[in-house]
Amino acid sequence: MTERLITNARLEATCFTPGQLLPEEKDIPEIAIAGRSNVGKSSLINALLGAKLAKTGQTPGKTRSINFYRAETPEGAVRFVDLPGYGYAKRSKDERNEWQRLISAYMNGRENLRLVCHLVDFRHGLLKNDRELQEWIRDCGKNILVVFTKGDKISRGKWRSTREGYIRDGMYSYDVPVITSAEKKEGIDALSESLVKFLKNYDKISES
Ligand SMILES: Nc1nc2c(ncn2[C@@H]2O[C@H](COP(=O)(O)OP(=O)(O)OP(=O)(O)O)[C@@H](O)[C@H]2O)c(=O)[nH]1
Ligand SMILES: [Mg+2]
Repeated sequence: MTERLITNARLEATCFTPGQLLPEEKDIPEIAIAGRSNVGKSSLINALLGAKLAKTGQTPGKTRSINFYRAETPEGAVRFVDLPGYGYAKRSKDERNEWQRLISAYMNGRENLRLVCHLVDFRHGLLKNDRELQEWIRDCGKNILVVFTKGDKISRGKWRSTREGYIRDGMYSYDVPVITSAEKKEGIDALSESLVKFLKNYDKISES
């Protein structure tokens, strides 16, 4: 087993309203995890952190709050931010507005937010509301990395061609999307490595 790059994870806060959001902390970069309901955001956070800190569930709409997790990496402390999922049809209009309000309150002007990992179900690729989310993240001036989830649902022999097809269809992602399976713990080390490298290079870029 390779040594873990992300260690000492803990839940810092669970926030249901804009007023509850944690203020930014100096020198603590943030990586947000966004995507449709049920795509596997909380499961991926647990896999990355190596601890069952986030609640996961079979019914979409499990996470309704913004959850902050603090962890250590070779590049220093980092915050992972688990965002509530979108695109869950059974939500009322009021709930959807609430979601928009909470996410906007977090994203707008969030200087320490370095990267949004946009999780996409590997079986489906980017759907209409995924494309809308990408536009909106871009409007906020944030970097996007697409991360495919539930890779175990597609046979290994089809991974490359499936990913190539999605890339051809078009998407924003600063690097080649990583294919993961939180269930089978596949692609997790590769993603951790890529995130830590991103943080390292980001600091270099902003210093120069
Ligand atoms: N087969 C498979 N199932 C997964 C994987 N990751 C998550 N799941 C399942 O997908 C369902 C949703 O997972 P969550 O992690 O709760 O999804 P989420 O995106 O946080 O969902 P919301 O909080 O509702 O937005 C659960 O039943 C998980 O067990 C995976 O890599 N492979
Ligand atoms: Mg969740």
